[in-house]
Amino acid sequence: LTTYDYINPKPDAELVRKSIVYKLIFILGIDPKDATPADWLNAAMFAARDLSTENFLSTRQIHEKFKKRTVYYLSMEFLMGRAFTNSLINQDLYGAFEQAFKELGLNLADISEQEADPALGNGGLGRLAACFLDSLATLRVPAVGYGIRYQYGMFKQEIVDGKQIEKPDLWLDNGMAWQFARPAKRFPVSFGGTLDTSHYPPRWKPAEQINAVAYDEIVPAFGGQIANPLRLWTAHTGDLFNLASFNEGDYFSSMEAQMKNETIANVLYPNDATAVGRELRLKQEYFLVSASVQDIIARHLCRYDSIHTLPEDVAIHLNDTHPVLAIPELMRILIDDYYLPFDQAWAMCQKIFSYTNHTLMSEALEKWSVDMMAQLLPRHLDIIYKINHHFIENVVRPQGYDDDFIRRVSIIEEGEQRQVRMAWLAVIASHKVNGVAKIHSDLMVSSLFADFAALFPERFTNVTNGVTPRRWIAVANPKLARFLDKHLGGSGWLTDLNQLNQLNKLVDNKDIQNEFANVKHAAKVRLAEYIQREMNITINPNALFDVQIKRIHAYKRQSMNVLHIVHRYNQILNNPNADWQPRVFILAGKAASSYNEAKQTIRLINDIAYFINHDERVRDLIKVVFIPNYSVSLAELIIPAADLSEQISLAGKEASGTSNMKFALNGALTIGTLDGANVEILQHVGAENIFIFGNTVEQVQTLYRNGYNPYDFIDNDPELAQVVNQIAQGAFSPDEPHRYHKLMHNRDEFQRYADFRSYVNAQAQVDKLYRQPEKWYRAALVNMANMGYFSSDRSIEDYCREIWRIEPVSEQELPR
Ligand code: 26V
Repeated sequence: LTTYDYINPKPDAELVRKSIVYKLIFILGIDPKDATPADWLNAAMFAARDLSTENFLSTRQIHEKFKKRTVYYLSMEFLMGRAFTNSLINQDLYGAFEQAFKELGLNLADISEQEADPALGNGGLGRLAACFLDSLATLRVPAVGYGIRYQYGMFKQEIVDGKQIEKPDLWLDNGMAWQFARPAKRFPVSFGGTLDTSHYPPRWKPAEQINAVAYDEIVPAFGGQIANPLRLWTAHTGDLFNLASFNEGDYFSSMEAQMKNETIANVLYPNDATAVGRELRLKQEYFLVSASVQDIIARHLCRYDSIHTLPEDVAIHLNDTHPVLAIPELMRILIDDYYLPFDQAWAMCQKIFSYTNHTLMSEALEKWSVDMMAQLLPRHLDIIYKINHHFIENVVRPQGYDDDFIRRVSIIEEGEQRQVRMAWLAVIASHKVNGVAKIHSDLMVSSLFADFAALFPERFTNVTNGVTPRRWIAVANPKLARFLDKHLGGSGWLTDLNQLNQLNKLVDNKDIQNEFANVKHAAKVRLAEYIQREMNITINPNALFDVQIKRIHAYKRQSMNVLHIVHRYNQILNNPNADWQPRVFILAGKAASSYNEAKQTIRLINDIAYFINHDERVRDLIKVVFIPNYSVSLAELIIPAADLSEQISLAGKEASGTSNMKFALNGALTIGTLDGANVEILQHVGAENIFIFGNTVEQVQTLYRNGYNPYDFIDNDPELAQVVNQIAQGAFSPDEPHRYHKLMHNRDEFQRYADFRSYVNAQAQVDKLYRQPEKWYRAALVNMANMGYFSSDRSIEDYCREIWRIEPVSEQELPR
C-alpha cells in the first residue's frame, strides 16, 4: 500500500485500517499482536499525518507559485495540546479512524488518550499562539510559526500533602510521530566573542557556535486543502569545527563548550510572571530569532533574487518581547552580510516588524543587563545603541522633548546596572503595536507606552484575542458540536462563528433549553467520573460546577475565590437548614516554581478542600476539588462541564484572558470583574446574562492613590474578618496554625478585600438564577449565541487587514 493509493481518493475505514497496520509493522517494526495502545497511537498518527502531508506540500507550492506575502509568527511558546484528534476533525477523518479502530477491536477515544500533551508554553500567551496557527491555516493565510522544540515543556504538577511538586515533562519519550525532522535545515547561531570596530561594518568574531536544526509540525486547516508549518528549532553541536579552541587543538574543552550549548533547547522557562534575567533564557531567545531570521531570508531569496524586496514579501510578528532580538539580528544581517547602509536597513525593519504586548505587569517586562548582552551578543548591543542614537537624535529631539522625556524613552535604562528595555525596542522598531483587548490596549497607551503614544499615535492599536472553535468546541465538546449542527443547519458555524447568533431566536424554546441542559449534564458526568477515578473524590453532577482554572497568580485572585468558599461554608454551618444550592468548586493551575505566594495558594486550596470535603455537616452542599496538572487536555475536559466561569482578576491587570471566551462558548455563565476581555464579553452577551462585580479600573487606581489599606475593608465587614481570621489562625491548617498568616495579612496588592463584598453579593445572584433552570439555560444559550466575535478567526482577520497586510490564498489559487 503506497502513500498515494492511500491519499486519493480520501480513505474509507478499510484503507485507514490497512494504513495503520502498515505503519505499525513497517514504520515502527511492531507485530500487531504485541502492540500496546501507545504503539497503535503512533501508527495511527503516522497514518493521519500522510493525509495532511499532501496538503502541506501543495500549500508550499501555491505560496511559491503565487509569491504569496507571508507572515512569520515568532513565539517562545506554542501551547499546541494534543494533535491527533484535532487533525482527524480538521480533515474530516474522525469517523473513518473510529471505524477502523473498531474493526481492530480498539476504541479511538482510548487510543487518543495515549498522546502526550505537548506543553511548549506556560499559559495564555502560548495557547493564543496555538489558536492563531489553527486560524491562520483555516483562513488559508500564508504563515509560518517559529518556536523552540524544548525537550522538556511545562513541568508536570503533582500534589503531595497538598503541596505542588514539579516533575519533568517527558513529552518526547514515546517519539513524536507528528513532526518531520529536517536534518538538512540547519543554521549556525553564534554567541560571545569580540567586536572588531576597526572596520566598517564592524566584524563580530564569535567565541561559540551551535547549529539550530528544524523540526516541522504540520498545522492542518479545518476543511483540508491547506496546511501550514510550525517550525521548531533544536540545538545540535553538528559539524562546526571552525572555532578558536578547535583551531588551537583543544579538542576536549571545545567539545565541552559545545555540549553546554546543546542545552539551549532543553527546557521551557516555567515563569510567566517575572522576567528572570538569566543568561540561558537570553541565549534561548537569540537562538530562536537567529535561526528564524536566517530561514526567513533564505526563503525570500528562493523567490526573489534581491534582499531589497524583503518588506514586500515578509511580515514578522513578535509575540511579546521574547523574540525582540529579531530586530537587531535582521539589522546585523542586512548591514554586515548584505552591506546595506544603516538607514536603509532600519527603514526595512520598520516595515517588517509588528509586536503584541500581553501584559502591563512591570515585573514581567523584559530587561537585559547591558553587561550580559555585551558578553553574549556584542554586535547586537552595538546595533541597539545605534538604533537608540538614531531614534533620539532623529525622532525625539527634533520634536523638542526635554532630557527627562529622553531618559524615559531611551532603550537603555540608566542606573547602577544599565539595562536594555526590550519593550521599548519593540515599539520603536515596529510599524504596529497592539494590545489584546480593548481595555488593555487603552491602558497600554495611557500608561506603559504613554510617551511613545505621544511620539507615534498611529502606531498603537487593538486586536482583541479569540479562541478557535475547532479545538474548543469540536474537539473538546463533541456533543455540543452536534447540538449546534442540528440547530444551526450544519457545521458552517465552525468556520463562521457569527452563525451562532441564529441561536438567539431559539433561546426561549424549552425543548432546546432542555437539550442544552442535557449536553451540559453529560459533560459534568464525564468530569465527575474523571475526578472519581483520578482523585477518588465523589462529586454530584447536579450541583453547580463553579470553575477557576488558570495559572496561579496573586493578580488572578484565586485566594479571593477561597475567601468566598470559606464564607459560604460558614454561612451553611450557621444556618444548616436553609435551602442551599449545592456547589462543586473546581480549581486547577500551576504555580511558577519560584513563586512562593502562588504555591501557598495551592496549598491553601488543598487544605480547605480536605477540611470541607470531610466535614459531615456540609454534606454535599460544598465540595472543593483542586485538579492536579492543569494542561490543554484537562481544559478540554473541564471547560465543557462548567456552569460558572470565574474571571475575577483585579480590574486593569488581566490583559485579556482567553479561558473566559472558551467557557462562555461552552455555555457557562461568567462571574467576573471589568477586566480584560470580560468587558467586551459583557457588551456582547448583555448585562442580564453575566455577573459583573468589583471595582473598576478607575476605582482601583483611586484606592491605590489614597494609600490602600486592607483593614479598612476587613475591619468593617465582620463576615470577611471571620474568614480572614479563620484562615490566618489555622482553622484549615491545625497542624501548623500560622501557615497562612502571611498570605492573609500581606499588603493585599490586588485588593481582594476591597472586592470581597461585591463578589459575595454577585455569588448570591448566581445561586438565585441557577435555581431557575429555564432562566439559567436561557442565559447560557444567549451567551453562546453572542460569542461569535471571540473566534480567533476574527482576530486573525483583524491582524491580516490592520497589521500584516496579508491576503489569504484565494479560491482561484487553490489547485483544480
Ligand atoms: C512572560 C515571561 C517573562 C519572562 C520569563 C518568561 C516569560 C514567559 C511568558 C511571559 C508571558 C506573560 C504574558 C502573558 O502570558 N500574558 C497573557 O497573554 C494572554 C494572551 O494574550 C492574555 O489572555 C492574558 O490575559 C495575559 O496574562
